[in-house]
Amino acid sequence: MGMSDAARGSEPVLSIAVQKSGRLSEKSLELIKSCGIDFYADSRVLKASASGFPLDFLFVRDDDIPQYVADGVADAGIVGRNEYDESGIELEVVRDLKFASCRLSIAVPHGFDYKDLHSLEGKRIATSYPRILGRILKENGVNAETVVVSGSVEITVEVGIADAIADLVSTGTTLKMNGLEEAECIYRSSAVMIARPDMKEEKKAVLTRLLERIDAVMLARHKKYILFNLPEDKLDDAARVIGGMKSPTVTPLMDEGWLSVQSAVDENRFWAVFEELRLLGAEGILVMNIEKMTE
Ligand code: PRT
Ligand code: ZN
Repeated sequence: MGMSDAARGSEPVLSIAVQKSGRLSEKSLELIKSCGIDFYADSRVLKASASGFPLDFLFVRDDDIPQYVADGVADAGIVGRNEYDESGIELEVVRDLKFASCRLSIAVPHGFDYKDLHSLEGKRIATSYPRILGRILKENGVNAETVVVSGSVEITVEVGIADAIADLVSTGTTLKMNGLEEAECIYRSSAVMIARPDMKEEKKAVLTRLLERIDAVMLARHKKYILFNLPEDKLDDAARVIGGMKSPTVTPLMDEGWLSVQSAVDENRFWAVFEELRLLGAEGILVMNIEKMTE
């Protein structure tokens, strides 16, 4: 195990900006908590400090996070990739955290004959993401007028200030409720960790420690740990079914001709693996959640 915290005495504190309240806040804090980092977060305060890990929190509006990181008010931040890209600020995206996934899509009213981006030629498109939209239109050689609104993008067609919109979509319910059809996804987003590229080495080391913990938590999230008894002669088949980078752990059982086998399995393949193992004669299958793991 590593040094005690006292031994790290000179370690600098990494400050991280997270959304104060909104779609990212809870999951951002949950992720850090699951890294074994304790803190007391009160949504009314601007700052908080972790215990047992050199980390400070800054609770702010998500739009402000890239700027705060760029200014050095915070060293790193958790923000939607869309907000980061839209800010036009150049920082380092150090991790895709894979939560709060959404897409930026073109949506049109019923009856709009949409084929591809060129269908938007000469049209007015309302969006809160003019920079991202502008880049995509330019890449595709489409000339359209961008109408910038900061909220309620979905009502702009109805009220007559736009012909189409480019807005974030997750379930698609908002579009439907406003009589719009999702025509094309032009950009994908999820929460990312951004950081200043010019951080001091000592601080970078703290960030690296945090990222290692985050990776371990994220990796474990999509895995199950499976343990079962198997007739000895089926071991090769079972190993093939389980797949993965590492061979399974095998322990002989007291019963002649039987083995106990254990391995991590990808969650999305879990039921297929389960059924094939049953067919091979596996018994006493035990499945567990994995809290943390490394490759
Ligand atoms: O107050 P603050 O400025 O901090 O928050 P905010 O209101 O600007 O942001 P918030 O909390 O709404 O979203 C933060 C981030 O969550 C966004 O920047 C995205 O990266 C991500 N995210 C994920 C989403 C959605 N999903 C999402 N569905 N952000 C917004 N939406 C909105 C969308 O704009 C539309 O109005 O939800 C509606 C569509 O949802 P569906 O499910 O009906 O399709
Ligand atoms: Zn915002």
